Amino acid sequence: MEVAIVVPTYNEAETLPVLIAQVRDQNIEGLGFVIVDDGSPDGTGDIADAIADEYPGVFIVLHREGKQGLGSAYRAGFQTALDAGAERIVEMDADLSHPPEVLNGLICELDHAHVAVASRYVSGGGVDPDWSWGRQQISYWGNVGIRMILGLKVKDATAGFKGFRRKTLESIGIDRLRLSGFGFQAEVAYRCQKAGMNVVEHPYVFMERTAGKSKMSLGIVVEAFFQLSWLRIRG
Ligand SMILES: Nc1nc2c(ncn2[C@@H]2O[C@H](COP(=O)(O)OP(=O)(O)OP(=O)(O)O)[C@@H](O)[C@H]2O)c(=O)[nH]1
Ligand SMILES: [Mg+2]
Repeated sequence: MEVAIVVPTYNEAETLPVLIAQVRDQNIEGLGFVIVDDGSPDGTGDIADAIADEYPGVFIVLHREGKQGLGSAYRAGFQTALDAGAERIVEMDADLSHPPEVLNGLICELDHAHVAVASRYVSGGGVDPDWSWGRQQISYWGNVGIRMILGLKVKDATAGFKGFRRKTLESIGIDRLRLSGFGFQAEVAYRCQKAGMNVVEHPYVFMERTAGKSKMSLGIVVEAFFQLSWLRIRG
Protein backbone atom coordinates (compact mmCIF):
# COMPACT_ATOMS: atom_id res chain seq x y z
CA MET A 1 0.00 0.00 0.00
CA GLU A 2 1.19 3.50 -0.89
CA VAL A 3 -1.23 5.46 1.29
CA ALA A 4 -2.27 3.84 4.58
CA ILE A 5 -5.33 5.11 6.42
CA VAL A 6 -4.88 4.05 10.05
CA VAL A 7 -8.14 3.79 11.98
CA PRO A 8 -8.33 2.75 15.66
CA THR A 9 -11.69 1.30 16.61
CA TYR A 10 -13.49 0.51 19.80
CA ASN A 11 -17.21 -0.18 19.39
CA GLU A 12 -17.65 1.56 16.05
CA ALA A 13 -19.73 -1.13 14.31
CA GLU A 14 -22.19 1.38 12.91
CA THR A 15 -19.76 3.92 11.51
CA LEU A 16 -16.72 1.92 10.36
CA PRO A 17 -18.39 0.46 7.22
CA VAL A 18 -19.68 3.94 6.28
CA LEU A 19 -16.25 5.46 6.81
CA ILE A 20 -14.55 2.81 4.67
CA ALA A 21 -17.06 3.27 1.83
CA GLN A 22 -16.66 7.06 1.95
CA VAL A 23 -12.86 6.83 1.95
CA ARG A 24 -12.92 4.42 -1.01
CA ASP A 25 -15.14 6.92 -2.88
CA GLN A 26 -12.25 9.40 -2.81
CA ASN A 27 -10.34 7.33 -5.43
CA ILE A 28 -7.02 7.63 -3.64
CA GLU A 29 -4.25 5.91 -5.59
CA GLY A 30 -2.54 3.04 -3.75
CA LEU A 31 -5.09 3.18 -0.91
CA GLY A 32 -4.85 0.73 1.98
CA PHE A 33 -6.34 0.56 5.47
CA VAL A 34 -4.87 -0.48 8.79
CA ILE A 35 -7.71 -1.04 11.25
CA VAL A 36 -6.70 -1.50 14.90
CA ASP A 37 -9.51 -3.01 16.92
CA ASP A 38 -9.26 -3.66 20.64
CA GLY A 39 -11.68 -6.57 20.89
CA SER A 40 -14.76 -4.37 20.54
CA PRO A 41 -17.68 -6.10 22.27
CA ASP A 42 -20.02 -4.82 19.53
CA GLY A 43 -18.24 -6.91 16.88
CA THR A 44 -16.43 -4.10 15.04
CA GLY A 45 -13.42 -6.40 14.56
CA ASP A 46 -15.53 -9.05 12.79
CA ILE A 47 -17.09 -6.40 10.57
CA ALA A 48 -13.61 -5.16 9.65
CA ASP A 49 -12.56 -8.73 8.80
CA ALA A 50 -15.62 -9.22 6.60
CA ILE A 51 -14.92 -6.01 4.64
CA ALA A 52 -11.24 -6.96 4.38
CA ASP A 53 -12.22 -10.30 2.81
CA GLU A 54 -14.20 -8.43 0.14
CA TYR A 55 -11.15 -6.41 -0.92
CA PRO A 56 -8.07 -8.65 -0.74
CA GLY A 57 -4.77 -6.84 -0.35
CA VAL A 58 -6.33 -3.55 0.73
CA PHE A 59 -6.80 -4.11 4.47
CA ILE A 60 -4.71 -5.09 7.43
CA VAL A 61 -6.86 -5.68 10.51
CA LEU A 62 -5.11 -5.87 13.87
CA HIS A 63 -7.04 -7.56 16.66
CA ARG A 64 -5.78 -6.75 20.13
CA GLU A 65 -7.07 -8.08 23.40
CA GLY A 66 -9.04 -5.54 25.41
CA LYS A 67 -9.12 -1.76 25.27
CA GLN A 68 -5.53 -0.51 25.40
CA GLY A 69 -6.05 3.16 24.61
CA LEU A 70 -5.90 5.33 21.55
CA GLY A 71 -2.17 6.06 21.66
CA SER A 72 -1.22 2.43 21.92
CA ALA A 73 -3.58 1.61 19.02
CA TYR A 74 -1.98 4.29 16.84
CA ARG A 75 1.54 3.16 17.69
CA ALA A 76 0.68 -0.36 16.57
CA GLY A 77 -1.15 0.94 13.49
CA PHE A 78 1.67 3.26 12.41
CA GLN A 79 4.27 0.52 12.77
CA THR A 80 2.12 -1.89 10.76
CA ALA A 81 1.67 0.73 8.01
CA LEU A 82 5.44 1.27 7.85
CA ASP A 83 6.08 -2.47 7.77
CA ALA A 84 3.59 -2.73 4.89
CA GLY A 85 5.67 -0.21 2.94
CA ALA A 86 3.30 2.78 3.05
CA GLU A 87 4.88 6.07 1.94
CA ARG A 88 2.07 8.26 3.31
CA ILE A 89 0.25 7.45 6.52
CA VAL A 90 -2.97 9.15 7.59
CA GLU A 91 -4.62 8.78 10.98
CA MET A 92 -8.34 9.29 11.34
CA ASP A 93 -11.17 8.39 13.72
CA ALA A 94 -13.81 5.82 12.85
CA ASP A 95 -16.75 7.89 14.08
CA LEU A 96 -17.13 10.09 10.94
CA SER A 97 -15.95 13.19 12.82
CA HIS A 98 -13.20 13.48 10.21
CA PRO A 99 -14.71 14.01 6.74
CA PRO A 100 -13.12 11.75 4.08
CA GLU A 101 -13.65 14.45 1.41
CA VAL A 102 -10.67 16.23 2.95
CA LEU A 103 -8.32 13.30 2.37
CA ASN A 104 -7.06 14.11 -1.13
CA GLY A 105 -6.24 17.70 -0.18
CA LEU A 106 -4.57 16.57 3.04
CA ILE A 107 -2.46 13.91 1.31
CA CYS A 108 -1.40 16.42 -1.39
CA GLU A 109 0.06 18.66 1.32
CA LEU A 110 2.61 15.92 1.92
CA ASP A 111 4.19 16.76 -1.45
CA HIS A 112 5.81 19.72 0.29
CA ALA A 113 5.35 19.12 4.03
CA HIS A 114 6.51 16.45 6.46
CA VAL A 115 3.24 16.57 8.39
CA ALA A 116 -0.21 17.67 7.23
CA VAL A 117 -2.61 18.46 10.08
CA ALA A 118 -6.31 18.63 9.26
CA SER A 119 -7.17 21.71 11.27
CA ARG A 120 -10.26 23.25 12.79
CA TYR A 121 -8.46 26.44 13.69
CA VAL A 122 -7.21 27.82 10.37
CA SER A 123 -9.22 29.82 7.86
CA GLY A 124 -11.89 27.58 6.33
CA GLY A 125 -11.86 25.17 9.28
CA GLY A 126 -14.36 24.88 12.10
CA VAL A 127 -16.46 22.71 14.36
CA ASP A 128 -19.92 21.23 14.02
CA PRO A 129 -22.40 24.15 13.76
CA ASP A 130 -24.69 22.21 16.11
CA TRP A 131 -22.18 22.43 18.96
CA SER A 132 -23.34 24.68 21.78
CA TRP A 133 -21.39 27.83 22.55
CA GLY A 134 -20.15 26.18 25.77
CA ARG A 135 -18.92 23.06 23.98
CA GLN A 136 -17.08 25.20 21.43
CA GLN A 137 -15.40 27.18 24.20
CA ILE A 138 -14.26 24.07 26.09
CA SER A 139 -12.79 22.59 22.93
CA TYR A 140 -11.15 25.84 21.83
CA TRP A 141 -9.62 26.74 25.19
CA GLY A 142 -8.57 23.16 25.90
CA ASN A 143 -6.61 23.32 22.66
CA VAL A 144 -5.11 26.72 23.59
CA GLY A 145 -4.13 25.35 27.02
CA ILE A 146 -2.38 22.34 25.54
CA ARG A 147 -0.56 24.54 22.99
CA MET A 148 0.68 26.71 25.85
CA ILE A 149 1.82 23.77 27.99
CA LEU A 150 3.86 22.33 25.12
CA GLY A 151 4.79 25.57 23.35
CA LEU A 152 3.22 24.27 20.14
CA LYS A 153 3.05 26.36 16.99
CA VAL A 154 0.42 24.20 15.31
CA LYS A 155 -3.02 25.77 15.78
CA ASP A 156 -4.97 22.52 16.11
CA ALA A 157 -3.04 20.43 18.61
CA THR A 158 -5.68 17.98 19.79
CA ALA A 159 -7.53 16.60 16.77
CA GLY A 160 -6.41 13.26 15.44
CA PHE A 161 -6.71 13.77 11.71
CA LYS A 162 -3.17 14.03 10.33
CA GLY A 163 -1.02 12.82 7.50
CA PHE A 164 2.66 11.91 7.75
CA ARG A 165 5.38 11.07 5.32
CA ARG A 166 6.95 7.71 6.04
CA LYS A 167 10.26 9.43 6.91
CA THR A 168 8.49 11.64 9.46
CA LEU A 169 7.26 8.69 11.51
CA GLU A 170 10.61 6.99 11.17
CA SER A 171 12.48 10.00 12.45
CA ILE A 172 10.23 10.95 15.38
CA GLY A 173 10.37 7.30 16.50
CA ILE A 174 7.05 5.60 17.13
CA ASP A 175 8.58 3.68 20.04
CA ARG A 176 9.31 6.91 21.85
CA LEU A 177 5.65 7.93 22.00
CA ARG A 178 4.30 7.24 25.46
CA LEU A 179 0.86 8.77 25.94
CA SER A 180 -2.07 6.46 25.57
CA GLY A 181 -5.20 8.59 25.67
CA PHE A 182 -6.29 12.07 24.70
CA GLY A 183 -2.78 13.49 25.08
CA PHE A 184 -1.36 11.30 22.33
CA GLN A 185 -2.21 13.70 19.51
CA ALA A 186 -0.48 16.60 21.23
CA GLU A 187 2.52 14.39 22.02
CA VAL A 188 2.87 13.56 18.31
CA ALA A 189 2.62 17.27 17.41
CA TYR A 190 5.29 18.06 20.03
CA ARG A 191 7.67 15.38 18.76
CA CYS A 192 7.24 16.59 15.16
CA GLN A 193 7.94 20.20 16.16
CA LYS A 194 10.99 19.22 18.22
CA ALA A 195 12.35 17.19 15.31
CA GLY A 196 12.11 20.31 13.13
CA MET A 197 9.44 18.93 10.82
CA ASN A 198 7.67 21.18 8.36
CA VAL A 199 4.04 21.08 9.54
CA VAL A 200 1.19 22.53 7.45
CA GLU A 201 -2.45 22.86 8.44
CA HIS A 202 -5.26 22.04 6.06
CA PRO A 203 -8.79 23.23 6.97
CA TYR A 204 -11.67 20.92 7.81
CA VAL A 205 -14.89 21.05 9.77
CA PHE A 206 -15.06 18.60 12.68
CA MET A 207 -18.45 16.88 12.89
CA GLU A 208 -19.92 15.47 16.08
CA ARG A 209 -20.33 11.70 16.07
CA THR A 210 -23.95 10.72 15.33
CA ALA A 211 -23.63 7.05 16.26
CA GLY A 212 -21.72 5.04 18.83
CA LYS A 213 -20.42 6.39 22.10
CA SER A 214 -17.60 8.81 22.86
CA LYS A 215 -14.66 7.34 24.77
CA MET A 216 -13.83 10.78 26.12
CA SER A 217 -14.24 11.61 29.81
CA LEU A 218 -13.20 14.35 32.22
CA GLY A 219 -10.72 11.91 33.75
CA ILE A 220 -9.00 11.40 30.40
CA VAL A 221 -8.70 15.18 29.87
CA VAL A 222 -7.28 15.81 33.36
CA GLU A 223 -4.82 12.94 32.94
CA ALA A 224 -3.71 14.43 29.61
CA PHE A 225 -2.98 17.83 31.17
CA PHE A 226 -0.72 16.23 33.78
CA GLN A 227 0.99 13.95 31.29
CA LEU A 228 1.62 16.80 28.83
CA SER A 229 3.02 19.05 31.57
CA TRP A 230 5.40 16.23 32.50
CA LEU A 231 6.32 15.76 28.84
CA ARG A 232 7.25 19.46 28.54
CA ILE A 233 9.36 19.38 31.74
CA ARG A 234 11.14 16.19 30.74
CA GLY A 235 11.59 17.36 27.13
N1 LIG B 1 -8.31 0.47 19.23
C1 LIG B 1 -8.76 1.43 20.04
N2 LIG B 1 -9.45 2.48 19.52
C2 LIG B 1 -9.89 3.44 20.37
C3 LIG B 1 -9.65 3.41 21.76
N3 LIG B 1 -10.22 4.53 22.31
C4 LIG B 1 -10.78 5.22 21.30
N4 LIG B 1 -10.60 4.56 20.13
C5 LIG B 1 -11.00 4.99 18.77
O1 LIG B 1 -10.34 6.22 18.53
C6 LIG B 1 -11.17 7.10 17.80
C7 LIG B 1 -11.40 8.36 18.62
O2 LIG B 1 -12.16 8.06 19.77
P1 LIG B 1 -13.44 8.93 20.23
O3 LIG B 1 -14.18 8.23 21.28
O4 LIG B 1 -14.21 9.32 19.01
O5 LIG B 1 -12.73 10.14 20.89
P2 LIG B 1 -12.84 11.65 20.52
O6 LIG B 1 -13.04 11.80 19.04
O7 LIG B 1 -11.65 12.31 21.11
O8 LIG B 1 -14.13 12.06 21.31
P3 LIG B 1 -15.56 12.49 20.73
O9 LIG B 1 -15.39 13.87 20.20
O10 LIG B 1 -16.42 12.46 21.91
O11 LIG B 1 -15.94 11.51 19.68
C8 LIG B 1 -12.43 6.32 17.48
O12 LIG B 1 -12.30 5.71 16.23
C9 LIG B 1 -12.46 5.27 18.60
O13 LIG B 1 -13.18 4.11 18.25
C10 LIG B 1 -8.93 2.28 22.29
O14 LIG B 1 -8.67 2.15 23.49
N5 LIG B 1 -8.50 1.35 21.39
MG1 LIG C 1 -14.64 11.10 18.08
